[in-house]
Amino acid sequence: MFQRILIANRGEIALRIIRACRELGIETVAVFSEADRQSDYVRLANEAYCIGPAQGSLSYLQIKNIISAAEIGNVQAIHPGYGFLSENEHFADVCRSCNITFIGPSPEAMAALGDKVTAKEIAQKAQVNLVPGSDGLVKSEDEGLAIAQKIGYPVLIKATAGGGGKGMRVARNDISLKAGLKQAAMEAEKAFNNAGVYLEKYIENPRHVEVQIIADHHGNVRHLWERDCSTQRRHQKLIEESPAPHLPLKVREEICAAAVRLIKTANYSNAGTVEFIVDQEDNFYFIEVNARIQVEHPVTESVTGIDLIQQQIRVAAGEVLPWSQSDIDCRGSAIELRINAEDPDNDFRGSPGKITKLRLPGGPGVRFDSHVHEGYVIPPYYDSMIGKLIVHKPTREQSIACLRRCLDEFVLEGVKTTIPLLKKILNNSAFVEGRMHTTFVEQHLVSKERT
Ligand code: MV4
Repeated sequence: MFQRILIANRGEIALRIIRACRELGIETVAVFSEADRQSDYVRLANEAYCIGPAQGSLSYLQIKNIISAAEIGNVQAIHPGYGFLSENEHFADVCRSCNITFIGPSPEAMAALGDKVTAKEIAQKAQVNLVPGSDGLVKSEDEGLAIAQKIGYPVLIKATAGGGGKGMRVARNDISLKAGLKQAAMEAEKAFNNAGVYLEKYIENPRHVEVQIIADHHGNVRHLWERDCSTQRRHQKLIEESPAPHLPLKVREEICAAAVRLIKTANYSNAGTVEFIVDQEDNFYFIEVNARIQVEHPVTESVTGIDLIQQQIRVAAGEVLPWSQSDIDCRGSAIELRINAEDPDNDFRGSPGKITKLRLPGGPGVRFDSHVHEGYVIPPYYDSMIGKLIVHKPTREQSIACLRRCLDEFVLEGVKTTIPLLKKILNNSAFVEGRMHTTFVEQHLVSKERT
């Protein structure tokens, strides 16, 4: 096992990883920007190094600064958390050259899955269901028109280097497809330095269901069941839960088995998430793989009782996964709310500043993953997440009742937050009945100035 790990991240996930390490008897090295010097995670690590100015591009994204801290701190491994360098294959490759274990998949697996067209080829090889669409990249306007003719409108244009909804556009006829292909390729070239685009049949109002996977270095792959992440706004998830409501056990077993086949075929190790969209008839289609630990991992930890961060570290150190698939149960209902410092009256823009008053909810089955405290100043440079409120109860009904009670107890003053929106969603009939899809928040709960 490792003696010392560097955490190449900040905020709640840095704290989460430090806590996992301490319980495993592993020392930690933190890195921080000038804006995060006073953060709790810096104090709780065994050692900490400043890696640059506040902007992420000058600190948490600076590979050379992080590797320098890793060398000086004498660590054997780096945990990247989520965001920042977590899915950067070059960073994973540099770690390998420096003889530092990157706690995540290999650069090869990351590169293969990071390119969405290649990921779909792997899925096809693993006999995982794909949305009907182009066979690889669309090379010309005529080819695009012929594919749309075959699969029927509406179609969705996606960038092969995109993901998470970046660079997507819907086309509902030949004219908008021709214009869309040109614009999408131009935007993708600018944003990702890769103009490649592909086409898919556009599935209207799908659910977003993702499967948590963990794989060791000995060929063992296990799933930790699924999460429904349909409750989102502009590709920002608001609420995640497990199990996915109204998905029959047979379909859940099939989607999880499909994810395991894909991950085995990709030669993938460590934790990952296989993302699907699910239509009204419970047909599921592979979308992409997230090659990192995700923000919403605590939902899965709650229903399975497995500490995912500790397991990531164990498999990275070469340990064998300790369970067979039938050992991993999905027990009860877990739901996570993301509490962000955002102003709903100002187009959900970030609302940084000082938290002048903070009183946290508690009680049985309540978990709050956060790095903030009363007096904490939320810097304007990073994402706006304040924390994640996770509850675990025997039934979904009880989880929702508990979340409502927690939000009524929650006192947070000084910055605007998503708490009022979350309260509205918890009282929305589509959510309460578990009949959410990826557009219901935008359709029913917030005005939609932009698409
Ligand atoms: C889709 C889709 C409908 N049809 N693909 C958006 C994020 C990216 N990971 C995939 N996304 C979608 N792909 C087809 N063929 C609808 C979405 C989508 C979506 C997916 C998951 C979560 C939220 C979403 C919000 C809007 C659209």
